[in-house]
Amino acid sequence: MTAALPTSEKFVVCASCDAGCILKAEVREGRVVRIKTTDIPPLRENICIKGVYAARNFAHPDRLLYPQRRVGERGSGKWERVTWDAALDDIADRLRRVVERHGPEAFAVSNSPWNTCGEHGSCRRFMNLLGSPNWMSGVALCAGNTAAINRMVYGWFPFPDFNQTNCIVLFGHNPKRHSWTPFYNMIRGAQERGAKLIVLDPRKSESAERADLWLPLRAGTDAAMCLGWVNVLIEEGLYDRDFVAKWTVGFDELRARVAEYPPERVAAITGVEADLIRTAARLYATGGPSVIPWTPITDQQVSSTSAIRLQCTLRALTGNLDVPGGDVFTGHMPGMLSECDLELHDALPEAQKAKQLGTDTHPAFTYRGTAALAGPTERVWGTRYANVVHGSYMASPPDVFRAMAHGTPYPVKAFFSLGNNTLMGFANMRLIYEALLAQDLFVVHELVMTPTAQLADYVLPGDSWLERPHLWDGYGWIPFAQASEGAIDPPGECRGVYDFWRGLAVRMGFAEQFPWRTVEEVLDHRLSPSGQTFRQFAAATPFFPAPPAYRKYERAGFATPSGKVELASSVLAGLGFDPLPYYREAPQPDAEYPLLLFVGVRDDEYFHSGQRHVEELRKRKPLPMMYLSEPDARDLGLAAGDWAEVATRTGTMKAQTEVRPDMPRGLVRVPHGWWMPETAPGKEHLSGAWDFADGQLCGDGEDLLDREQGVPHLKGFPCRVRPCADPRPK
Ligand SMILES: Nc1nc2c(c(=O)[nH]1)N[C@H]1C(S)=C(S)[C@@H](COP(=O)(O)OP(=O)(O)OC[C@H]3O[C@@H](n4cnc5c(=O)[nH]c(N)nc54)[C@H](O)[C@@H]3O)O[C@H]1N2
Ligand SMILES: Nc1nc2c(c(=O)[nH]1)N[C@H]1C(S)=C(S)[C@@H](COP(=O)(O)OP(=O)(O)OC[C@H]3O[C@@H](n4cnc5c(=O)[nH]c(N)nc54)[C@H](O)[C@@H]3O)O[C@H]1N2
Ligand code: SF4
Ligand SMILES: [Mo]
Repeated sequence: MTAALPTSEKFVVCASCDAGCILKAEVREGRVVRIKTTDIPPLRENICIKGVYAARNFAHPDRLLYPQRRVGERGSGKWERVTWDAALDDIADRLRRVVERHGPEAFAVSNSPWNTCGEHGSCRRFMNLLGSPNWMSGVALCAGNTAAINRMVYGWFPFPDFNQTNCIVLFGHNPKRHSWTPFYNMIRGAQERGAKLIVLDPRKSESAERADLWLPLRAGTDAAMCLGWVNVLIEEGLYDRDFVAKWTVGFDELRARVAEYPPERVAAITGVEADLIRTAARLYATGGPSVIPWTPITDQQVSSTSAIRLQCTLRALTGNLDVPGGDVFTGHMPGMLSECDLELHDALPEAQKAKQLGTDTHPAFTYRGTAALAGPTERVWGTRYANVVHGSYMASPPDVFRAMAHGTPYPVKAFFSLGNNTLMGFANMRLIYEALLAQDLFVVHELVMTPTAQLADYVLPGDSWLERPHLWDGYGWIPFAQASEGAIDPPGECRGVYDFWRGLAVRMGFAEQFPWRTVEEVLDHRLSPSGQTFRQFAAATPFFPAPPAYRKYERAGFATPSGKVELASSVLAGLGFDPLPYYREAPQPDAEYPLLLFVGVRDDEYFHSGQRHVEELRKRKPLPMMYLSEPDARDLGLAAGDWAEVATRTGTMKAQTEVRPDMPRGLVRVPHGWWMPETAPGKEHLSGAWDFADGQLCGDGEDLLDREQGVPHLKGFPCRVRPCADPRPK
């Protein structure tokens, strides 16, 4: 018998979703054999199933292990193995040709900072040096955009002080044991201390089950609900008069606007009784300190900008801003350079910034949309370019896809997708497909051969979060930093995103601006203000909470043009929009499309379109499930387990029926991000993406886009459902 081999433990920061848990990896013989919890309070009890199975995910035979170049027609599934050097040489040559022919703005990138973490500003740095403003990301419709809109109201994006709050309001947001686990634990912890929970959700969600008040609003009407709450606060005098007088502008205009939304009118719009609306608004205002945690639900509605601003308004009116137990500004973590510090936005000429796609149509998070905040942000937070949650200085995705597919307003001909399943990760998948097919150069950096990767010219193998050193800094939002030394070496020829960008930068004449040869050298640079190397920092402080500080605005005001909380937004007025928040109704069901659809309720087992190849997880959730109420299922002739086709004016997808008591009549839920890696790749089938991907249902016409940001409405739009045959290949 051989003696048991020694096992070592390493701290790692999980990037299998955007919660960023710090975990411990047990390593034996160069393999991670177990992933477990740490002593950090919100993680002490449990971690989620995606974290538990992460090592299985990354060791799966489907993992991409070396660079591949397309040899057949695009999407034909024919590849040849190439070296990294050959791939980077050719990519640099072809990118140079696109730039020579069409200008640097013909180069666009989509990436998701949480998955590809390890980029440390290198992507924007490269693009800014090259001259392209056309970066976009999944954060355009999740948290990044909330951060950008929060900046317009009070200059930064606050994070809830769960430990000291007395009242939590969840607009749909429904963290669970296996979904945003640390936030679920923090909310539960607050409830155990006696904090009240108010949940607004058309469906009786898990959070609604535990709530003190549940407001079952009609999907898509959150902005109207918020207008009603603000109306109640003002009418009943439940706002902080001193704070409003000293620290806000636009109160009288706001008051006049919300006078149009008395609870009775809001009840008619949202379907929630007027008295319940009053009770909830009163509890939020008087049961504090209260928090309104960020929610993706209002990131994805036609009234998104208004709903987000109204949540900001509620925090400000009730004096719950930057106070203990309220919503608190973290700022960038002290002692380290933020990613924005490395992004070099100053290097991008104004003329190129002005070409950013979306600048004229949906400017809220573009360079133009954020320009008025540069001076105030420098005054208050010490930086002109505060890219909180990566959500500022972004191109508008629907505009980018149109430029890629149709060449309007100008052509985009080179597209890179890193850690983002672009084809399936936005609205109007058919257009995105055309956009990808029309590229002269399309490069994907991935872990597995996703439907997006199947259409690329180059598929490059990425490292995973178990295989790279990392510094996670809370995106300027979450109040702690964490370090991960990397548990094991990457397999095969897998390499990180930083290596990719540096390799390209060196080939394109930017070696001087990329002096750090490895990601660890970047990390040393990022930690230089602390006087420590990355290894010293990681050994001493794998978890580093931000020192608590409150009412910071008393020092230099808020980082807005007026220096105050802008209840009427000078920034939006300057962009030609309504300075006051409003409610806009999304398209509603009709005879042809009689039901209301939302995309959401995350599957416990998967992060968006990921992990479908992991057997242990697929066993738990083998198929995409559509939720229906019992009477709707009966009317449609559907029983549990029947296959159904869901159709909207934009497209169709298929899913199995799940009849659920938590669904109200008339409402349909479809899951996000479904494909089946075990089925045929290539453009005809795209491993099931043409059958199961929700992006086909989501429209990108102006009637379904938020005006200011251009984000698509995923929460409550018309659909029809009918039985169909099992679409899986026999
Ligand atoms: N149609 C539609 N679009 C949506 C949504 C929706 O519900 N419907 N939801 C939105 C929301 S809330 C969000 S947060 C975003 C999510 O957007 P993303 O976070 O981009 O998620 P995915 O699109 O699933 O793409 C992630 C990809 O990254 C790969 N990956 C994972 N880890 C690594 C890594 O370390 N390195 C590299 N190179 N790749 C890695 C995975 O294999 C996966 O293919 O999507 C948004 N888009
Ligand atoms: N396991 C797992 N966990 C995840 C993720 C994952 O992919 N898998 N993704 C992470 C990410 S990036 C995100 S953004 C979050 C998303 O997670 P959550 O913020 O919890 O959002 P969802 O699960 O999509 O939906 C939450 C609730 O919104 C309700 N809802 C639907 N339409 C509306 C509406 O119009 N208004 C209101 N008020 N409620 C509505 C739904 O009934 C549902 O109960 O989850 C994170 N956690
Ligand atoms: S919630 Fe799960 S997937 Fe997300 S970071 Fe934590 S362990 Fe990883
Ligand atoms: Mo998200």
